[in-house]
Amino acid sequence: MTNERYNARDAEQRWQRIWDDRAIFTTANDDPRPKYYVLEMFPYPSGRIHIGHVRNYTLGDVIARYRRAQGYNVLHPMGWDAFGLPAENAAIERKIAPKAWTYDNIAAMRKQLRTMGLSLDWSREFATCDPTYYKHQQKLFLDFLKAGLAEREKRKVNWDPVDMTVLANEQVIDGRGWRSGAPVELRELTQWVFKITTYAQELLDALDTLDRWPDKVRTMQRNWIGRSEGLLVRFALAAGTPGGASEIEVFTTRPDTLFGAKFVAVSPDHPLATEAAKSNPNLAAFIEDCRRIGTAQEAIDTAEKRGFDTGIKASHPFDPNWTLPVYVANFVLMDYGTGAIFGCPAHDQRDLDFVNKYGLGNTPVVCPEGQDPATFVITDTAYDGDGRMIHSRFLDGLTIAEAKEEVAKRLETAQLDGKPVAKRQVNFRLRDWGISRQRYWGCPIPVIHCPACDVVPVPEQDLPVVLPDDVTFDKPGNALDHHPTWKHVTCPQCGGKAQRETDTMDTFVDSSWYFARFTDPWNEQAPTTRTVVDRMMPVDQYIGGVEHAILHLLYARFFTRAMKATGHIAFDEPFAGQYTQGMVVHETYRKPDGTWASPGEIRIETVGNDRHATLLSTGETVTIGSIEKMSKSKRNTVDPDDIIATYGADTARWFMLSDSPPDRDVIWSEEGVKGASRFVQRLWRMANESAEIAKSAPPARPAAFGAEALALRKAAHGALDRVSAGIEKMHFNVCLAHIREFANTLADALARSGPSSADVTPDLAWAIREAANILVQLFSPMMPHLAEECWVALGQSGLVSEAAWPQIERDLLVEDTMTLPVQINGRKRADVTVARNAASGEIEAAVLALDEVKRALNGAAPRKIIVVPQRIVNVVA
Ligand code: ANZ
Ligand code: ZN
Repeated sequence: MTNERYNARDAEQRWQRIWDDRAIFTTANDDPRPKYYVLEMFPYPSGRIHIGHVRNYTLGDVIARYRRAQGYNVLHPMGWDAFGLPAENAAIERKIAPKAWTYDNIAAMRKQLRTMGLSLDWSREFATCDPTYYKHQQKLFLDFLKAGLAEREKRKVNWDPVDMTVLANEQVIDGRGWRSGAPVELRELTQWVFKITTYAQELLDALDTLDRWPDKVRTMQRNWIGRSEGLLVRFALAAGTPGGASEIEVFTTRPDTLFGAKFVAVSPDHPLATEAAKSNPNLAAFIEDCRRIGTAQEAIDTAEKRGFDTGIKASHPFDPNWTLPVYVANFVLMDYGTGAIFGCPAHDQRDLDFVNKYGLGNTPVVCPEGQDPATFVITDTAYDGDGRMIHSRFLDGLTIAEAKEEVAKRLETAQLDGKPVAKRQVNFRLRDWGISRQRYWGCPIPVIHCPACDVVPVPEQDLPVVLPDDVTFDKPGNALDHHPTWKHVTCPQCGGKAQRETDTMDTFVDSSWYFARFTDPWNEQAPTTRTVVDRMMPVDQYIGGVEHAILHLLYARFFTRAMKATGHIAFDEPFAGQYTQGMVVHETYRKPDGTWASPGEIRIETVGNDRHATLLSTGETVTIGSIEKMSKSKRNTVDPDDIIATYGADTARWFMLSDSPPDRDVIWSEEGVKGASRFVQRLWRMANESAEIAKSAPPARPAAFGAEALALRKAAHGALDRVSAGIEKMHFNVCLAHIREFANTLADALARSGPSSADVTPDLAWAIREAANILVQLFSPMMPHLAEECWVALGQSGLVSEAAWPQIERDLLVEDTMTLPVQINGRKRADVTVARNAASGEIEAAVLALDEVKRALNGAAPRKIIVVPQRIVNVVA
């Protein structure tokens, strides 16, 4: 028997090499077994893996290894989401070419990932910045263009006048560019968009079918798509309106509140605002001011509600003598509905804030159940709940739904200028997806602008349009645009002088179809191979951060539909199962001078219930602060490399899975990691002790088992059952608890049998060997290196990574006890739990011992006890 400690560093590298040499995680597309596709969101090659990656890939690896053991043809690939701004920033700050920086980072991170022992098929690896990948993305773009799913559109964008670039909404902070700090301008630019709105209804409806997605994520997607049913209502404008407009159309989802209207408001970009501003310099200045907020929804939502009274009057659709002032308001968006609204302050908070500021008053028109309409008033808080209509003429007394219908019906038939006043309309919040980025490090958009022929697609045989390597970043703006020769080409149609499109694609495009490419990354002719992609997709289990719950997943869902429409795949939904993992969080530590200390710089001592931290270097006391998301600024990060070097990958993986369900935050703690490390050693010792006893086990299964052997076998198969079910539900922390519990049971059996196999009966030796093998297989998805090592110690042949998942013997799961209801004089009063094979006399005795029964009998003997076997016990008092 070995007394040696398990040496993770040695064992992990050794097993990784063996797995590699035997290529056991390489997946064949023509494998006839049923497929199972596990995918973690691929990483951005920032240079180092962080602890969040460790969690993400561990979760996926457990599933991949489990499904492989179950006999599936598992596809578990890895690649790199490699385009994006940080590479350009590195080029600017450190004078490294984006390409070199990116591929260096990939090499470093690949090495780090390998130390985790992930069961990945590296033969399928690619980076989205490989021309062999983006060539096909350009082909998809051209196909989308042909199919009308890509087009050019004039769009308002955030323009940074110093960096000379368009900024994404997230890059505008308090109205200023995130890098330059310059006030952002709104500019109208022609941008490429993907027509995601074509599928708005479908993307919404199909959410109902995604029953292996978290409800939370589906709700977020629903809200983002934002379907609303409403009414387009035309209001007549008084004569003399600037520009001669005679009407204004608004979109409302609350036509029931029309009698509570106090004003009409238009977006600063509405044509009516533009016309009115021509003769009103103050209005022009106000509009200018509004533009500074940028296009970000959140900035608009949180900005103070402001308006400017244009002096224009609109008349109420139900009453020509009732006029409403028309404002230009900063909270009305031009690209939603019609860019114009009517405001009903009593029932909309924004409108209420607005009228309270401009003194326009409010009239409640919906009265909550149980309130007296005569006294119901609104002051600071709008009422948006249910109720009955009041102060609303012919609507009074109706419910909101009835009133909506009534207004729609009346206004649909009423006429203004020979046309119906209103029509019903379904609106979506979802906008088409603007993909143009004025960036070098992205996938070039494969079109050419010709003065004679306009937009000309790059001919397919000329793909890929490759990014030039020799770019400079000494000027602000798009390096691709500054390149002296790259953009100058001849027009493929007329042969005249023309220019390449210098915009590149949003990096979200790159990640919208990589999962499909993984199924056949070797195909040079086409983005996908139909026979393969239709078989290997959809991804059975996708795992990633909740930060991608909306855009990435929605774009991928759109792309899949667009690829189907253009003949590249045959299915609609890319991810059958989706899981969002929680974050890894850690305590924070503050030094006496107020700066942060990292976990490596301190020592923690536990005295009773108190934990006390000191600085290793000086012995000074350190304050233990709150638990927060790991961040460089708070220095509460741990480096996966250090953890793996100190404890080994298996310990890190085990700890990562142990404490919390995968969708919750997990608190990284040094104590916890040490605990996991001790458990690794304990399992190793147990495997060796079991091996010693297993030597005396008969090769064939004994015909009968004694009580001790049977109990151990029941524990083993019970654990097998519970862990299997737990893995399927991704309740990994629960699985780990079961494994620990089962390990304790085996440890007890080993302790009882003593160190020498001579004292153990053959049936028990056989049961111990079986239990040890099952234990190793149960933890092998989580701690694969240790499992291989134990597998060898137990004398098993082959790799545990390739072993079939053990068969559960169901008859060992049958409960030994049963619980029967107990009736006293015909009414159920209690339950009794007895051995399944208990005789009637034993059951009677157990029943008579029950408190409820004693109380009912009050010392007397029962007149009768009737035991209906396996069903019920009746006591007649
Ligand atoms: C009158 C009203 C009364 C409204 C009331 C709400 C409550 P959803 O559900 O998101 O579609 N709205 C319409 N177009 C707008 C725009 N371009 N910018 C800002 N707000 C706009 O929201 C529809 C509601 O948002 C519409 O219904 C409109 O205000 C406003 F008690 O009309 B409502
Ligand atoms: Zn031309």
